[in-house]
Amino acid sequence: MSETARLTDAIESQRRDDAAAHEADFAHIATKLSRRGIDPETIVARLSKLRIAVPSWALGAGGTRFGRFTQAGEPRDINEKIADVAAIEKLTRANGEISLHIPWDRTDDPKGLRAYLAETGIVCGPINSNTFQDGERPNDPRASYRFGSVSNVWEEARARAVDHMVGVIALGHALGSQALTVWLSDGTNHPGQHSFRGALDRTIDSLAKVYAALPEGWSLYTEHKPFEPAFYSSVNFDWGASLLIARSLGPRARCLVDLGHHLPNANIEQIVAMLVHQGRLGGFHFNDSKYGDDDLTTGSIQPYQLFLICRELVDAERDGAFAAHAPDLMIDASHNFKDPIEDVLQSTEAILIAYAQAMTVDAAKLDTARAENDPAGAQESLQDAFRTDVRALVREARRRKGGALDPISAFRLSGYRQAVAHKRGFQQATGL
Ligand code: LRH
Ligand code: MN
Repeated sequence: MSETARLTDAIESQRRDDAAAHEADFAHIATKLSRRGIDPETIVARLSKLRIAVPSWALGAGGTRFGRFTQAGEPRDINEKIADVAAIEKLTRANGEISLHIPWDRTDDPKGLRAYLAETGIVCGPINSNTFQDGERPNDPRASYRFGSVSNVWEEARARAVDHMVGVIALGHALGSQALTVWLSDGTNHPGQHSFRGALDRTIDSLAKVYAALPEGWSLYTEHKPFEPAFYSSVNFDWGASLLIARSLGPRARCLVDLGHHLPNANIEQIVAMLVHQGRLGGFHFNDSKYGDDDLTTGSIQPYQLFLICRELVDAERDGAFAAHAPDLMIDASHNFKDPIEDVLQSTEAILIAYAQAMTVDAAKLDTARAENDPAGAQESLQDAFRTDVRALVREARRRKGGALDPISAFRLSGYRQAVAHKRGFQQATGL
C-alpha cells in the first residue's frame, strides 16, 4: 500500500469516527461566536486560505553542537523531502509549500524537480541562501566565510557570497519561487574585531548586487538575529538593522521575523507592528523559544505571544496594509526529540489556532477601550478571544478542504513513518 493510500485511509476512517463529535463542537462555537456578532464562516474562509511553508531542513532530526540523533525514515534527498511535505499537506491542507535551502537542497535537474513539485502540488516558497557554511573549503582562504560573507573585509568572500545568492535566485526562479531569504551569520566575537559601520556598508553594497539580480515580481527578505554563531555582534542583529538594510536596497526588500531571533523579553508583536507600519513586513519563521534561538514547536512555550502577533496581522489585514504584499508564513524549527512531521503538524495547528483566536477579537470593543484609555477593557477583549476554543473552526476549515480532522492522530494511524522508515532506513537528512 502506498504512503498516500495509507494517509487517505487514515483520514477517512477518522472522519467516519469523529464526524458527529466535530459537528457538535463546530455548531457550539459557531453559535457562541454568532451571539458575539462574529461570523464563524468568515473565520473558516480565512483559515482555509492560509498557507504555511514547511522548511526543507526541518524534515529530518535537528541537532545541536552537542549532538544529533538520526531518526528512522528521514528523507534522503529533495524528492523525499517534497514527498513528506505532500504528506503533511494531505493531512492539514495548509502546508502546500516548501522552503528550500541551498546548497542543502541543491539539484542538477531543476526541470525534473519543478515537474515533481507540480506532480505533488507543492509550491516552491521563499528560497534560502547559505553563506554561513563553506561546504567545500575554497582554495583561496580569503574566500572562506569564516570571517563573514557579504560583510567580510576580504573582497573574495563578499564576491563568493554574492555569486552564491545570485545563483540561488536563478535556481529559485527555475523552481517557481518568488523570494530569496537572506540570513547572515556575519558578526564578531571580539570587541574591535571589525568596524560596525564598515561591515554595514559592505553588507549593503554586496546585497545591492544581489537585489539587482531579482527577477520581476521577486522579493528579498532580510532575516535579523542578535547572536549565534557570533557572540559579540551580528551585522543584521535586530529589526532596526534589518529595516535599514531593506530600505537601503529598495522597495522589494522586506524584513523577515524569525520568532527565535530576539533577545529575552523583546516585544515581537510590537516589532511586527513597526514593520507593518513601514510596509516592510516580508514574512515569518515561526517557532518558539524559552532561552535563545531554540527553534521549538510554535506556540509550545509562549502561545499568548503568538496570539498577539497574529492579532497584529489580522489588524493590518483589516486596514488593507497587506494589499501590496502579504507576509510569507513559514515554519523554521528543529527537532531533537519529536518526529519532524509531527512537530510541523503541531506548529501549523498552533498558528491556525492563534490566527482564528485573533479573528474572534471584538474589534469594535477593543477600539472603544483604546479610545477611552481603558486598558482593562482592552485586555478583556483580547483575553476573551485568547480563551476562546477555536479548534473546531480550524478543524472545519481543514475538513472542507479534504484534510484530517486531527492530523497528528491520522498521521500515526496511517503508519506513514514506519512505511518510509522501512524504505529509507537510518540516514541523516541534509540540514542543520
Ligand atoms: C538561522 C535560521 C535561518 C536559516 C537557518 C536554518 O538561525 O533561522 O533562517 O537559514 O536558521
Ligand atoms: Mn530562520
